[in-house]
Amino acid sequence: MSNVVKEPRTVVRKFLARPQHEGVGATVRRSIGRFELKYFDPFLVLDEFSVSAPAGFPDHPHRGFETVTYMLQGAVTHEDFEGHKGTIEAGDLQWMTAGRGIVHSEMPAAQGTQKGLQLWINLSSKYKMIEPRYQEITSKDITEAAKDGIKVRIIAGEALGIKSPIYTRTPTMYLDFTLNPGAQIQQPIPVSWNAFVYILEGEGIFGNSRSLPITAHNLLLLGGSGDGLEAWNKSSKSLRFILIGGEPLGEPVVQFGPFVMNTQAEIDQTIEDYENCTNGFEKARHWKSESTTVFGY
Ligand code: FJE
Ligand code: FE
Repeated sequence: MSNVVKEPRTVVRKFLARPQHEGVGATVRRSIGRFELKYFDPFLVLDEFSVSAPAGFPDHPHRGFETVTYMLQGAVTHEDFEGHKGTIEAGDLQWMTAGRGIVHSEMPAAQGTQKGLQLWINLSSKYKMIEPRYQEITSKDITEAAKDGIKVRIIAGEALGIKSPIYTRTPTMYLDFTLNPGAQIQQPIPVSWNAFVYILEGEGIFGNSRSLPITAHNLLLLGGSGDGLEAWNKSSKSLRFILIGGEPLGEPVVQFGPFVMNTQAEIDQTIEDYENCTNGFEKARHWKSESTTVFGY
């Protein structure tokens, strides 16, 4: 393969994401957003979630960032206070820019266990109060590229010369790689971006071909300043991992649960807005999701 990466990034830290409780009866493996890794600019949270009815994430608000939900198994129905509703099925993507405010529910839509990834991407101060927006792509419309034992689903950004149609308000790349046994990749990453790998299945070697293989549910922080990732599947099973990168905002972060602003005063204002149903939360006043009603919360 041609050398598209001149200075490969190395793995500087590794975090195993263990299951913890979230929402109502749901389980998440949280890597970014937990105590030891509170923020990896611009990323606030990465949850590998697992939820079976009647558990779920009933009515809750968001302000000041984006949530990106990528389903791996089963289906989740989301419903918001403006009447926007839909089901995200395996392989589908929902890129939600909460901006000034969304109140919604995210609940299982199928029997068995629903699994997926939810990433929270911070918004710059100038975009925190923008109108909410959704970008939704079903599995069949997610561009895939394949070459030399590599398959990549291009959620955001570009790989193997193919670009995703997703608009990233905070510049972000999000790639879902599957490597057959023996395959290797070189994937460019902008030099100034923060980037990490999250392993979903199998075992892979990252950054240095002589390093030890790393298995599922581990998050790897990639060192700064290199221009890409090199990874190898030297095992006999297929390897699946996510590569995510983003341009750091370099701004102060004040977080109160699902509200992420720049100052404590803005958080106080947000709590007031949510309680009074003002400044973007107007429609929360008389709204309750159908699923919340069905599940009886
Ligand atoms: C939550 C605020 C939240 N991880 N993974 C507070 F927004 C949430 C929440 C989620 C969530 C939803 C899905 Cl579908 C997947 C998630 C957090 O909705 F659980 C708390 N406690
Ligand atoms: Fe949510």
